[in-house]
Amino acid sequence: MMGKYFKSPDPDVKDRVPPGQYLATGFPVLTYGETPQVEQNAWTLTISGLAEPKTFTWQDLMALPQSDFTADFHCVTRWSKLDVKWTGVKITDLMGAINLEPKATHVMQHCTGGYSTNLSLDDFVRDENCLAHTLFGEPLDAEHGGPVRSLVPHLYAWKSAKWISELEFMPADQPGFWERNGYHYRGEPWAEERFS
Ligand SMILES: Nc1nc2c(c(=O)[nH]1)N[C@H]1C(S)=C(S)[C@@H](COP(=O)(O)O)O[C@H]1N2
Ligand SMILES: [Mo]
Repeated sequence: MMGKYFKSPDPDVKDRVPPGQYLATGFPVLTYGETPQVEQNAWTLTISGLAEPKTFTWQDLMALPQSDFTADFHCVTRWSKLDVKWTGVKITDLMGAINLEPKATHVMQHCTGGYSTNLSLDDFVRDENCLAHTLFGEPLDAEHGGPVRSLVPHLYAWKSAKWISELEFMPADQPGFWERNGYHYRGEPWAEERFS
């Protein structure tokens, strides 16, 4: 893992790097399959399942409060990147515009291209989570999930859904793409919840 692209953390940041992780020098791209090209004006987010059906457009997203985030990013393939800077809409602000049914306990994030990943609402509805459209001050590029991806920094990065297109609220936990293929249902990096 060492060499040009990865390094062991310096002592001053060591306590921010979860067990078994190395620091990436750049920002690697991790995508299963093709990178979909979604135009800003064609992007929509559909709300389905145990919530009042609704579709957010790019304009709807822009009309919600915009926030800045600085977060560490941990991929289960053992690279981490510290202090990534994003701009987007807090999930707590988004949820204020969604009418959830009380029976909802989990959410499946669906993406253009077929990827999906599940979260409990406790893990989804947090102050540090967002729908991000800007990375280090630039529009989020397609490789990193642009125009819009989710960001769930307290869990492994496979939970941060690129090209997010639908939130399906559910009455129980269900596995998404990687979770069906052996990854942990939750994926907490400090507990090394890599596989189930
Ligand atoms: N739609 C979609 N979202 C995805 C993935 C993917 O393949 N498709 N890969 C996940 C994984 S495993 C990681 S580590 C992060 C990587 O994000 P990055 O490519 O911006 O570094 O995106 C996650 N979200
Ligand atoms: Mo990953």
